[in-house]
Amino acid sequence: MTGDRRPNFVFVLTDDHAPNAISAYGSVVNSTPGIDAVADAGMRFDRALVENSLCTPSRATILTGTYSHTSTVTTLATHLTNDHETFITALQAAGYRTAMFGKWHLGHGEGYDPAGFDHWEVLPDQGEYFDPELITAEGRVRHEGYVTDILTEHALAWMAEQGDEPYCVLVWHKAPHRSWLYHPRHAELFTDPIPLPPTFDDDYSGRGTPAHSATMRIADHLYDIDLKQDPPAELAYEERAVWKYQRYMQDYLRCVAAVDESVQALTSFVAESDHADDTVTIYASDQGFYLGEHGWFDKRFMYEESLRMPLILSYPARVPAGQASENLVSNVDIAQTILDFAGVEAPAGMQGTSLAPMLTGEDPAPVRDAHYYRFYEHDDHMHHVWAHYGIRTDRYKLIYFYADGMELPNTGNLTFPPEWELFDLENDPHELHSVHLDPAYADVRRELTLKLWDLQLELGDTPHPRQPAPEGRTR
Ligand SMILES: [Ca+2]
Repeated sequence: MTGDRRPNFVFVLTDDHAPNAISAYGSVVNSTPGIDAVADAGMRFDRALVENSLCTPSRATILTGTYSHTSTVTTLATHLTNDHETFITALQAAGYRTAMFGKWHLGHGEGYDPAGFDHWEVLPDQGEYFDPELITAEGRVRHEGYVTDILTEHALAWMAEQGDEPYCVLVWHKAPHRSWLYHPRHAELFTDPIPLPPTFDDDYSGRGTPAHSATMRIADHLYDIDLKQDPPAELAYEERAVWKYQRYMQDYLRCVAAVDESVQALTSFVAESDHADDTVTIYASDQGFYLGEHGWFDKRFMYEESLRMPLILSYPARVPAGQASENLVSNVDIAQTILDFAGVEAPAGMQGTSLAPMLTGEDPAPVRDAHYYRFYEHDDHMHHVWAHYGIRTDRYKLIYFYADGMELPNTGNLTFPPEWELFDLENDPHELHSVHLDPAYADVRRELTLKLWDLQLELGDTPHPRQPAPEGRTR
């Protein structure tokens, strides 16, 4: 059934799923046929970027279509009050049936419970992999089984109950978030050695203090709870690092295997329904993740592996199959894209741009020439990533790091002077050599500093007080 019917939306969001662990994105470590099939049927965005690489802020941005400084959800500790307009509240007001299953991580209780949903079942905070408790409007219920399977089953049951009215269902998985507990049916996968990324031994020369001082290195900062086994005693440091990488990746990729099965189950249901052609299926993650690149796990940095999110969308009635795009798009754009396809006007405060014209081919032009990023949570006492903001263009990336009052391990509570980094992604795709002080890049640096300043103000954010106004601008 196609034509004028408003589409259904099936939106699968995972937690910390890097594009490098999706075969549609060229993964060399695993295969994801379920996710790949969505890409084959629609469009894969190769430069989908988050505006804040952290679970809670990214979820708030996806729902509200606003940057973190606007949603005010900037860190893990800031939650989304339910008086915010989201694409869900807008869809519900326009007559859509709406449901949410999975990781919310935006606060619970009065004033914070999910708003705009006819039905919701969410994990408390991070939730549990096995026998998880789910919070509903009626209270908490514990369910036996594996979280990825349970969320899929509950979503499918709700979808099967819907009549011909359009619906939007969010299946927002906990997986593959740390500490990567997989289902026993996947225990035999990934027992062969997993290839190391080329930057696994990165020593961070060529970059400033923040890359050196972050505590998210596989060799040093994965703990017993992550590894679940003791490393063999006889291993030297470098060998132990590789052993830890193998352990980490085995568990991570086994969690992804269950996610891919979930996507296959959901897309099979849609394919066999009356609305196969007028269903928008979205696969995305709340941000990217380091799978050993630069020696790291985790996210947070504006470097490519955590800045990029997977974003794949199919809609057979309107979006041609088999497309890939290198245009700069953002998690800020998702809300307005959904509302545009639903024919629902976006709330005035949303700050993204609908990608629908790009997806349908009506207007394939890029929606922006620079992407704005800001990470706030530099006082987490866990990974010690400096706060920073910056812009990424097609070719370059400019980052301003600051760490006021940040306590770094073994140094005490210190205030560091801010630092800049500039990368030429064409000549240095792995971001190993900042060229911020390279005289050959003086013009590029000047132009990007202005562009960052102007874009930041245009979006309603404010520069760090210690950043001097660039030449030709005043505070
Ligand atoms: Ca996440």
